[in-house]
Amino acid sequence: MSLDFQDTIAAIASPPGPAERGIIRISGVAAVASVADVFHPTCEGVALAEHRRPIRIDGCLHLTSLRVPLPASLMLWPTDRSYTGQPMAEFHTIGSPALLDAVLETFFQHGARPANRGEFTMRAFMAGRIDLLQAEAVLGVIDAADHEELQTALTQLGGGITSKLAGVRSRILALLGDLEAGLDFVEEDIEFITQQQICDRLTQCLSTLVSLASESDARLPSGYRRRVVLAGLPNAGKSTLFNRLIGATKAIVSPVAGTTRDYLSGVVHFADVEAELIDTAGWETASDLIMERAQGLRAEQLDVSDVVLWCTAANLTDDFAIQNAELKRRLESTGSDVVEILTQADLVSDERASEISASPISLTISAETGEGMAELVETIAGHFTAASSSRSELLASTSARCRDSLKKSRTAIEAAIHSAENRLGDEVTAFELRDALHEIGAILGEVYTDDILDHIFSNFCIGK
Ligand SMILES: Nc1nc2c(ncn2[C@@H]2O[C@H](COP(=O)(O)OP(=O)(O)OP(=O)(O)O)[C@@H](O)[C@H]2O)c(=O)[nH]1
Ligand SMILES: [Mg+2]
Repeated sequence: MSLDFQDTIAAIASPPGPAERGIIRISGVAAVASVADVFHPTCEGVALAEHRRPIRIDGCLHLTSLRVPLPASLMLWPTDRSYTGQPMAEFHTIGSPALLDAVLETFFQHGARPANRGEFTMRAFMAGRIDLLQAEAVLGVIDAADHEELQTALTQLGGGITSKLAGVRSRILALLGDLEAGLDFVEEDIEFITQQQICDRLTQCLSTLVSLASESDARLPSGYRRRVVLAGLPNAGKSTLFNRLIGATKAIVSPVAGTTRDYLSGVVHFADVEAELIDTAGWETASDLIMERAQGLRAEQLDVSDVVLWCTAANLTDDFAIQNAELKRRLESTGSDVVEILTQADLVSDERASEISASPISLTISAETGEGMAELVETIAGHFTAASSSRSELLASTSARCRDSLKKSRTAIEAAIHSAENRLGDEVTAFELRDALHEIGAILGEVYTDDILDHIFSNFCIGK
């Protein structure tokens, strides 16, 4: 991607295809001169080059390929007080693709060149008008697939994360200043700041970085399909429930324990969330090679689950109930999000049914009769909503880019606290703090490489 920001760029900024209005955007040091060559204001007055403030002017574009003038409104930002930090203009005119191409062609003949993908936003970033988090958010707003993503992108664009990180950075800078002042007077035995104060100030920074890092870890990639895994003892009714939820008979169902060996998957909508449902083999001790393989596949699927639907047969005998509870507890201890349901509700006696109604497991279903299915779908959808609302501050693209830097900055702060606690010396603490600052700078875009810029801005469309 070109990093020459002196030349003048032009592009169509409105969506492709015919529309009532079309927009042409121009930016660069010669933008005003190019505009003055092509655009004639309706009212004679101050020459375009004389304007110092943003202005809207009606007039006509005189295009090389068109004999009649084209009516257009010009929005002009004549100085560096614009989105791109340099003179910039926008023409709003009739949204005919052929006309917009003709306007663009005329500007190319008057010194502008075609803009690259995201080049307007990249210029805004290079001019310091926005940071890298906000540049990513511009793309997030354009590409938002739903209301939730749009909300996240707008929060990031508004500087939500930026201000948190900037707060951490300024606290580290202030602390570094104190430490370095102390180092200058090391001979005179003056303590500018106690080790306890250092720890206290850094603990605040650490908690912000820890919460951002865990948000970033939890952030799902855009378009990610959540994975709901059915698990439980053999014969719990997992495959029957799987078939019911996907609306097809895909899994073999039988009264023989250990029917399912390979795992199966299907797509299910839980309210408006599309998820992948996975049926696994019943959890048991393997006594042959095939069972061993089936148990291995079951464990792999549980490892990558977002929610586990733990199926317990409502009429389970006491012997199995102990084993069932132990396996479920083991699964929960791995950090899995487990939802327990009582299956085969239509098979239980009235006496057992009243015991169940007094038990803490609130979800009782029958995949055979359909009892409790609506509540089950609602519960899973609720889990997704709760999980995503706690994940919604960072855009997926930002999380992917910053995950490593967030972890490294957090590690550096932890090392600085360790250094202060163990009195390893202010030089060591200061070294760790500089490391943390470098990583925070990378997140905000103060430290970047051409590759990073290329990766971010090449995902934009032309004209943005
Ligand atoms: N009446 C009734 N029978 C059910 C229900 N769910 C499952 N069953 C029966 O219970 C038996 C076991 O069902 P599966 O769905 O194969 O159980 P599973 O958990 O997949 O079993 P494995 O694959 O062996 O782990 C079958 O005979 C099913 O017809 C239900 O809700 N009501
Ligand atoms: Mg099965």
